[in-house]
Amino acid sequence: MERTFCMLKPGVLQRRIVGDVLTRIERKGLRVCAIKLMQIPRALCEQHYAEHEGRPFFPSLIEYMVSGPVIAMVIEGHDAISTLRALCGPTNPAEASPGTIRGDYGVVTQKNIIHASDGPESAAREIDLFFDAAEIVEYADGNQSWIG
Ligand code: FUP
Repeated sequence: MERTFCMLKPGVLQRRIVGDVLTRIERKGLRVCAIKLMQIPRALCEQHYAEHEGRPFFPSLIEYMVSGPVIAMVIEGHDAISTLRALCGPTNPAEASPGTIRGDYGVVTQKNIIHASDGPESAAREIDLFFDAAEIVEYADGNQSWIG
């Protein structure tokens, strides 16, 4: 079992496609073990995307990410990090195949609708940035033996 950090970006709430995106994550066999709707404070957003500070797109990325609420989640499952990245598809929606989340729901890189951690270190860092340990819920579900 592995955990990863996932965020549905502001456009997802504005377009009312939260349920569609969550369904794709759940039906793959991953599960939600922490979830919150939040307006990201600008400082937290800059910390989250710190690796991109100084890049030309950084200011507009931050503006977009704080332009409305997001849904932050911890997603758990077998190989959750790479599995969720594969579900999302590449960063540029134009390169994301139909059938992937980014491939099906967007056209603009900056508004690629979903964030998913790109490795174990960033997953741990990002989960820690957005959640207290007590907000992450451990529970058994009856599907486990069928999925992973
Ligand atoms: P990803 O890990 O797929 O989210 O991709 P990156 O960490 O490279 O990029 C993070 C976010 O920055 C993207 F989701 C969108 C934004 N971005 C741009 O707006 N322009 C770029 O050229 C690259 C990334």
